[in-house]
Amino acid sequence: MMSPKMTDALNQQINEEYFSNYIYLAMAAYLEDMDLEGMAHWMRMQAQEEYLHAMKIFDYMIERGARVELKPVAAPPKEWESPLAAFEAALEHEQYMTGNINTLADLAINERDHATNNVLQWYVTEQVEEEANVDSIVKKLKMMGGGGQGLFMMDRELASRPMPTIVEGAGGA
Ligand code: OFO
Repeated sequence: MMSPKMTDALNQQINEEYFSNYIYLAMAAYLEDMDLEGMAHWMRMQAQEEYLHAMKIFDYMIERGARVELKPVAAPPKEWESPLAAFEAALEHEQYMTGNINTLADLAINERDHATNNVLQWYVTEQVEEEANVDSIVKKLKMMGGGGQGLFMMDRELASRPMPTIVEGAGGA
């Protein structure tokens, strides 16, 4: 049986992943408003990925017989100073999420919950990729100087991000 502490912490993480979904949707809306449709597409795909992250924990908890409790999702910001600022905020957000996952893994170890720790290790690996993806976009945008031509090129590049698929591992999604 999953401990109450672990159950609460995973429920909180479902909420954090839904907030991630929300913040990337807000960034997509901001970029759509600037007619940067490729960047907005990238953010929509990221939002979809966050939904899958939430559902992987959701499904895992159900598999373990732990009670899922959905909490209110906070409102994300609406504006950023520039597209670069939005991607920088995305990177900062992913670093924050990595911290959450590491804290959860520490808790699973303390609770001697090896099954949950195993599922969380998938997220540990995933966060390396999450940070690297955004970091690379931020670096390219900075290199291009944030001007019109650079934005146009990045917009075209980010338009090709494929739809994220169901991730493998315990918990289904
Ligand atoms: Fe769920 O990884 Fe991003 O936030």
